[in-house]
Amino acid sequence: MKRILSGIQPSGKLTLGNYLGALRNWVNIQNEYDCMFFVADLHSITVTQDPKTLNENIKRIIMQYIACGLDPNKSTIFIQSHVHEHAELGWILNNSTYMGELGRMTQYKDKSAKQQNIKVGLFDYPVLMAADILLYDADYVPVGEDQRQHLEMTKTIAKRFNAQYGETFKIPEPYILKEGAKIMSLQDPSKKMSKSDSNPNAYISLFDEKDVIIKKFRRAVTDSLNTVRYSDEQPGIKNLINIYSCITGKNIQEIETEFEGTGYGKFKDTVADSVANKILSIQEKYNQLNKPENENIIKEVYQKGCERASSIASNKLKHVYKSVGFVVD
Ligand code: AQP
Repeated sequence: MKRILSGIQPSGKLTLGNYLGALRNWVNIQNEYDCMFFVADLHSITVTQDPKTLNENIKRIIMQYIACGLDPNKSTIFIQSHVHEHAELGWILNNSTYMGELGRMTQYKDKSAKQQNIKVGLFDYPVLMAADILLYDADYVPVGEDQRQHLEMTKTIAKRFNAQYGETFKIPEPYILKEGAKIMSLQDPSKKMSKSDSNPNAYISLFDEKDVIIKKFRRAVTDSLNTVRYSDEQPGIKNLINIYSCITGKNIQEIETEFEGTGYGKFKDTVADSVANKILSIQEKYNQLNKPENENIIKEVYQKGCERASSIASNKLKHVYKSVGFVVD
């Protein structure tokens, strides 16, 4: 089986963007691939996190993975920091990466522009991501448009290392999702929906209650044309159509026809309703898991995941250390 690897940062509460852009698709691919899904806690501290909230978010995400349909018997689910080889390989790969390359990464430029004191970790983020992927000889990495540049960086680092030290890493390829969608902010449709957005009206959290979801969609920024049409001139409406299409499986034309002649109010409420139904069903499963008597079951999931991930990662790191010339035995 070909191997797929992906993760989500516990930098907040998962959003509809994380669900439609990542999780929903992971559920579909777990039958066809050897899937490894982790919680990217090491990555999340490249931006300041409150320790108590971070701790809660990590556990929440594990439960949300399962509530969204990931099956721990099919997929390897683990916490990144539990496999120390990620950080160790990251260090090695720092020495196959140039400062100039990292400085050109769009995510770094965007995130650092919002901060005064920029941390080395934020700059170095793509190298740790390369370590995450190369450690497991992943064949494919599901990446949204936003992460494509980082995956290219991973390939560059892997090829450079292989050229210097001999064939060590498999070169990963992007996995193009059949139902990929980039979900945009409800308040600024030119920006991606992000869990760390300072304006909670910009995103739908997988923990939002039905009335909150409806309010957020009603407040979604649209335009004054009042026609439900899929066009670049109407980015807010386009985003809502994408969301509705992802949730219901209806195609764009069907949706345009469904809402022909109706105003934005009815359209927004219908989209909100469909999203709320989906999110409430995830919350129901989450609430069943999130009980004190289930704590051990969840722990078992990530411990078992860590065991499998560690066994692959430790072999790979040993190989890398040997290639570099370190003494390994
Ligand atoms: N808006 C989105 N639309 C589609 N896919 C999305 N993803 C995130 N936002 C959207 C996908 O979710 C996966 C993991 O994301 P992440 O949390 O590790 O990092 P991120 O992409 O930076 O997500 P956020 O929510 O924007 O996090 P913060 O706010 O912390 O930076 C990826 O597969 C991503 O494509």
